[in-house]
Formats: sequence, C-alpha cells, structure tokens
Amino acid sequence: MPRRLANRATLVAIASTAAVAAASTAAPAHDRAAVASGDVAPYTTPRTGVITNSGVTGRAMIITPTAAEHSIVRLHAKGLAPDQEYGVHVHFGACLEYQGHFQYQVPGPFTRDNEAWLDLIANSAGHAHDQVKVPRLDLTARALSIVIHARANPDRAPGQPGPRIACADLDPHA
Ligand SMILES: [Cu+2]
Repeated sequence: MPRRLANRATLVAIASTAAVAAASTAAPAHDRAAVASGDVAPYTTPRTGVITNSGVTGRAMIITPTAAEHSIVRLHAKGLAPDQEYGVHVHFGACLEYQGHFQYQVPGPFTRDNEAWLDLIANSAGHAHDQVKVPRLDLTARALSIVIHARANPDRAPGQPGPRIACADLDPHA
C-alpha cells in the first residue's frame, strides 16, 4: 500500500529532523510540532448509535509539524474482533459530545478527502494500528476526538461504518 509506506517514511523523516533540531538548537518541543493525544476507551453510557463496553482500548495521536501543510494521525487499538476491519474518523468535539466527522470544508462531502479517516484491520489477536498523512489539522482551534466504528469505511466495504464502539479525546500538549 503506497499510501501507508509513504506515511511511515514521513514519520521517520519528522523524527530525524526533530533529533537534528534538538541537537543543534535545543528548541522547545512546541516549536517543532504540535501534538495531541489520548487514550482510546469504550463507551459506557448507552445512546443511539453507540455500542457500550466494547472492550476496545488503545492510544491515539495527531502530530502537526510547525509550518507543515500536513498532520500525521496515528492509532493503536486492541480488544478488536480478530481479522475484522473498522472505520475510524477524526470527529469534532469530545467523545461524549457525539459530534460528527471533522471536515476541512464545512459543510462538505462525507469523503476520505474532506475528512480524516483511518482503517483498523485487526490481526488474529485483535490488535490493529494505522497512521495516515492528512492535510494540516489545527490542534488548538477546537476540540477533536478519534472515533472507532463497528464496521469498515464505505470506500473499503459495502455499507456504512455503523455505531461507535470506542473513542479517544485528543488533548493538545506542548
Ligand atoms: Cu466517525
């Protein structure tokens, strides 16, 4: 998958650049990249469109390098059904605000290009990870979260991603 290989190479490049910057100028971390991260947890409050107590946990992170035109969205999860695929999106607002998909153009099309999507494909142990390079996300403009849905994204399998099964609030930090 060229997209994933490119993304992984980009992350390595960012890490290398950061290491060089740290050695030569000792610049504070927030001068190199903005980072927001959080733990993935199951929903516990019953609600329409939500599956509670899915047992899915993990860690989510968005990295926005200073002055870059892109961000990296990264997700690890476990507790998934073996060999099953799950659609994931960056959503506006906190997990318990149940807002819709983050969109670059609002309102705009519900597409991978206008939103920030990931695809989790669980291994036989129910673990999965994905990382994507997307157009720049401003991590301080408004709250963001990452939502894992019960089924695959619509451009990868018939149907819709379905109910939410787990979520991470993304807290910006320096
Ligand atoms: Cu979603």
